[in-house]
Order: sequence, then structure tokens, then C-alpha cells
Amino acid sequence: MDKNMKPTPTTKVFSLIGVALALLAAAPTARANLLLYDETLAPGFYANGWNNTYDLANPSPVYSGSVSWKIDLTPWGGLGPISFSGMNTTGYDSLSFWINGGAAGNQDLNLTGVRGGQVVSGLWHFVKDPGANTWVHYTVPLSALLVANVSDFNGVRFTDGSFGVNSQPTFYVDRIELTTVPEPSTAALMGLAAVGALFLGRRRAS
Ligand SMILES: [Ca+2]
Ligand SMILES: [Ca+2]
Repeated sequence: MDKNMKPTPTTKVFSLIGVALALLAAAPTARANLLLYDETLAPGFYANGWNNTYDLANPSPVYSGSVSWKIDLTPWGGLGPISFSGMNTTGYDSLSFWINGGAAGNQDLNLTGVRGGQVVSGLWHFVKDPGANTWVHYTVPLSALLVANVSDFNGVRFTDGSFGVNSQPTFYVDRIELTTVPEPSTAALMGLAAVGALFLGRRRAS
């Protein structure tokens, strides 16, 4: 009885291909990265926060394009790109941005996620001493910010990681973007389908 239930090698190959094709079909449609800030804020996004001064068209230092976002927080301060109407994050995988600690460096910054008009997450000390006068790349999965696959994503903010103990040195942010689901996962699935087809070809040849 048990023997009869066992799938033959051929059905195994077919089910492998079936799984691979099903995963390929389920993969979200390719979507371009969305720049929240590079030369200016994305349409519908505003510099939003408290206890800060900033310049969205700071000429130096710059990571990409011709300007960066200069941010000076005071104790308890916060600032980030915020859309009041909210947006759908389906198809986006991570938040990516570049930070420069300026002449002083030694910043201690939290990164908070905002959706539905509420702060829903806080990655405490996410940026910790990024160094002085150098651009550092950070990337964080939207799932870690609790804003993956939601229809009411407002944005993120950089906030004072000392929680009011001191005033963070001026820093610079550039090329803030939502990045799409990484290509390699799709490539791996296609590879799986190819392997399945290879097995099938070998069985037919024998
Ligand atoms: Ca720029
Ligand atoms: Ca400051």
C-alpha cells in the first residue's frame, strides 16, 4: 500500500517544475526603485518632524546628483520624508539611504517607520557613529520597519538616538529610496525551473 503511494521519479520532476513555475507566477511584477529623496523629495512627500533645522538643497557634501539633505537635530529631534496621504509598499523590499556624518561624525540616530499616521516601529541606534566626512550606505528591510506590503505607508524619520541627552551633530542624507524585491530571488527560481527541465530531458533520453 505504502509502495503504491510513493511518487515515481517522473512525477517528482513534474512537481519540481510545477513549484518553480508557480513561484515564478506568484512573483510580483517588476517595479522600479522609488526615490524618496535625491535632488528633491518625491511628489507628495514632505520634510516632516520636530526639533530640527534642515536644507533640502545642500550643495556639499553630496553623494549623488548635485545636492544632499542637510539635517541638524536638537535634543529629542526627528525628521524624515513623510507622505500624509500614504502609499502602497507592495513590491518594495527595503529602504536604502546614504548618510554622511559631516565634520563631527559620532551621530546616534534611531530610524522609525510611520504608517496610518502613526509611528509603528523604532530601530534604536540604527545609525551609530557613521564616521566623519564619509558616505555610508544603509539598507533595512521594510518588514523590519513593520511597513512591508501595507497601503498606508507614510514614511520614515531619523530621530535623536540619545533620547534628549545631547544634540546630534549635523549630518547629511542622500539618495533615500525604496528598493524592489531583489533580482537574485527571481534568477534562483528560474534556475530551479531550468534544473527541473534538465532532469526531465535526461529521463526522456534514457
Ligand atoms: Ca542628491
Ligand atoms: Ca544638532
